[in-house]
Amino acid sequence: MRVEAAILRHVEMPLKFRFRTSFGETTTKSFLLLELLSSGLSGWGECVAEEGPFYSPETVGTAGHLLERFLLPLVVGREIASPGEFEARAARVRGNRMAKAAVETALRDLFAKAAGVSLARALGGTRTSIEVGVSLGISPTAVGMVENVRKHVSEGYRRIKLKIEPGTDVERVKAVREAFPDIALTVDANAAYTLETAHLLRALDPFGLDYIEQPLHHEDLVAHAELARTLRTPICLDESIRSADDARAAITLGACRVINVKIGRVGGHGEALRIHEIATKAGVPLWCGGMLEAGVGRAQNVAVASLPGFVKPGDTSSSSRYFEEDIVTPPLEATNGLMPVPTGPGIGVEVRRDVLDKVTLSRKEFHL
Ligand code: SMG
Ligand code: MG
Repeated sequence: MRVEAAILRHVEMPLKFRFRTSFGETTTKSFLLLELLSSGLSGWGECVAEEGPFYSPETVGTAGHLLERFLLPLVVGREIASPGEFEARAARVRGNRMAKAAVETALRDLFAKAAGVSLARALGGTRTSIEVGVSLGISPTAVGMVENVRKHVSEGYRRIKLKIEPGTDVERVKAVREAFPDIALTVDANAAYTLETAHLLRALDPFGLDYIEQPLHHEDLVAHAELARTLRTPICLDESIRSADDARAAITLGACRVINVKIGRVGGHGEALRIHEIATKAGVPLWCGGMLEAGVGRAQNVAVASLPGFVKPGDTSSSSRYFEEDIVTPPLEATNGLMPVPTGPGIGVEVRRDVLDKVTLSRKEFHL
């Protein structure tokens, strides 16, 4: 197919809640949205890079630069036979995976639409609905945390993940576990601990957590392997897994027993599929992470989470939790912790251009 043009938008949508993690606080969802046009079809990709380089080194600004200068020229005005061909052309660009994933996922949507199949099926997904949980930010008090958990448990979410940081961790987890002895519960440290503060993590062992997500520095697999030997609770890696090679290394070293897959963090669906293969062979369970995505990114996540190796509830909760009005229809909503996998062509949801125009801060078109 020939990609005739690309439209890159900078979009800003207010979030319905403050999301506090160990690295900062988010109140607004600011992101790049890419549309690729071919023969009357639009393929959509949402770039998950955030405003600041705190979760990952990439930002809205760096991704915009990479897309404009290095990545969009690899597809706009050119014949392309598959999304894999884009990956091959882009292989010489190091890192910048979130920027690459915006193009790769838009191509996946476009190719699936051209073939008249859902993206989920095009990727090899087998589920008709996926189990979802929620990720809850750090609240100022343990009581507030427990109330937030109560609300989401009553909405039927299949797993509750608490963001943690050193100092309030044990108190919060203890309060939540005492109030809800039976729920599937996890924590996410976003790399806020070191081997020196790891006793705080060992203190979480009695609370029956399903896993502790990304406790240590994102570049230190060896330290995670060392920590794993002193913890009963499994470690799940997020930030540390940027590629299939990282996944293989982490599994081989014993640095994790669970992997959080984020399409953006690993550079697209192609790399997510390769991680899926490695993890499935090794018996390592996967789940799909979240980056507070709007409708396009959420639909891209739901598609990958329909693969058989995604066996744990992910962070892809209902769109209405985040936004008053989403940019896609129908909005992606979970009922009793189950999110239906769209069956229409491509991502299976339509972009609402009227809503999108209202939240678009700027827009650039690229033609040959
Ligand atoms: O999409 O509900 C969501 C957020 C899920 O916790 C979440 N994401 O480390 O897993 C993670 C964080 C990264 C994003 S923080 C803005
Ligand atoms: Mg995480």
